[in-house]
Amino acid sequence: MRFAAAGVLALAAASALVACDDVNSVSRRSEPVVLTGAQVPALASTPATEVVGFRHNLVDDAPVWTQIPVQVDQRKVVGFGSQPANNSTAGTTGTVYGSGSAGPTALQYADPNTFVGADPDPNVDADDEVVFMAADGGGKARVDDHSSPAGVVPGSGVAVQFDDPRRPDQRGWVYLFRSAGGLDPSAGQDYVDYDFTLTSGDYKTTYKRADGPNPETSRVITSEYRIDFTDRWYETSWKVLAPGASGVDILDGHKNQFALSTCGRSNATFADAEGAFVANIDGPVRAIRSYVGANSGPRTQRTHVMYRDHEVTITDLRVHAIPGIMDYVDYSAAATGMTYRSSTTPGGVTIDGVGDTVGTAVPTWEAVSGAPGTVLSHNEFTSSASGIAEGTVAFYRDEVSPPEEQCWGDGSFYGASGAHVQVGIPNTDPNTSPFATLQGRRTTWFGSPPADPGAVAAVAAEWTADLAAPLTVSVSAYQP
Ligand SMILES: [Ca+2]
Ligand SMILES: [Ca+2]
Ligand SMILES: [Ca+2]
Ligand SMILES: [Ca+2]
Repeated sequence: MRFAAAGVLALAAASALVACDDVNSVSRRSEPVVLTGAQVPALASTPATEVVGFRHNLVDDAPVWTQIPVQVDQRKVVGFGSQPANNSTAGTTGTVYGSGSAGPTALQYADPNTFVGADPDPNVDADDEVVFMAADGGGKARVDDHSSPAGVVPGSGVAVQFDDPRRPDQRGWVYLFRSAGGLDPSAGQDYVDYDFTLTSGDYKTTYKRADGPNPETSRVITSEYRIDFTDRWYETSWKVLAPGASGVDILDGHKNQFALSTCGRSNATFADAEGAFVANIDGPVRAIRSYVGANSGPRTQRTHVMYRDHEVTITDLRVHAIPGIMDYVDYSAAATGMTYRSSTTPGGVTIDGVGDTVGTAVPTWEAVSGAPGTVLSHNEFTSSASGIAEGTVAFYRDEVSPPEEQCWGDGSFYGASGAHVQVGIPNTDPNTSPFATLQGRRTTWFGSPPADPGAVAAVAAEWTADLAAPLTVSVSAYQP
């Protein structure tokens, strides 16, 4: 409720003071600002645990500094290593798997509780990330403003200006400082609560890296949604918790397989074979859940980045040539009665286990809404290989008793929707040259049931346009 009220206030202020730099006029409520350490070199000598953020506003022409949550996620380049010979092999820190020769490397989130380990540089070095929510920003300190917040190191300030490229009169500021020692970077807030819970116990000593499964009861809870995970590659429950939503679990699963009726490889076989976690991070602004291991693609990786009202699921394919891949959301029977819309089917069809006619082109957005809440989806593939986009088609099925084998989950397709790369994908495993890259990026937003269902298509189109044009950032020293 605090978030909703703050949003209303910020919008009211923005409309009253159009183009005034004293306030944050950015209307995007959902968007984080993610900076790399390289963008804020002034923090290079600051421990990651001592970066604090503030917004600046004027009250009766006097500066007021309010601390906001800021999160630093440390990253490091490590080798993937390889799965051990058996599940009882102890791991050593320094590769993703904790076993084998390092092999190909990648930039990964650091985690002292996995074999990736902590970042050797505890400061904000160039490859780390600093993140806060644009909605938490304020206005710009005027040139004659020589104030600083209490509790920060004098002269350590960095002004971060963010601009909306789609709405040129909208901009805001956040000021980053080094804490003098007494400030908590969370500012007492916690937008995302992620629990990584293995049924087996401690990750480093009990995880079956050679051969799964590794059951979990992990979940992330925010004010807007709850997601449950039951193993690597198993995202099995979505409950919208935003105001007015019924809170029922509308998800059967986020599913991947080579093709319909092809269950030789799917999330089920990925989880059942080798794998390892890269990182589990639960911060005040976002949570990160990242892991590798998909059968003959042991370096294939999925990273879930979860913010207050949305999840970004990034999949880096690293495997020998494969015949194609499907990436779709299969809803549960509890989604019956919700409306599926997309950029190619804006009028919508009803999810009810009875077939529908929808557009065949890959949609730029998809929306599922009704009493359980609203889910907006955007899914894209980026590849160095040619022909991937041309070879990708939309997938949609709504059928209680489909003839095709269901690789896992329930026996039905309910509003199952996503994309199918139907052309062969060349080698993407960096362990073998040459290799192409292919990354899937699925963004899922959760919110209240629509007050005006007729507006869902327009809202989803705007949301997708914003995703394609993120806030731009400029950084300067703040030295009052
Ligand atoms: Ca680093
Ligand atoms: Ca660091
Ligand atoms: Ca239907
Ligand atoms: Ca199903």
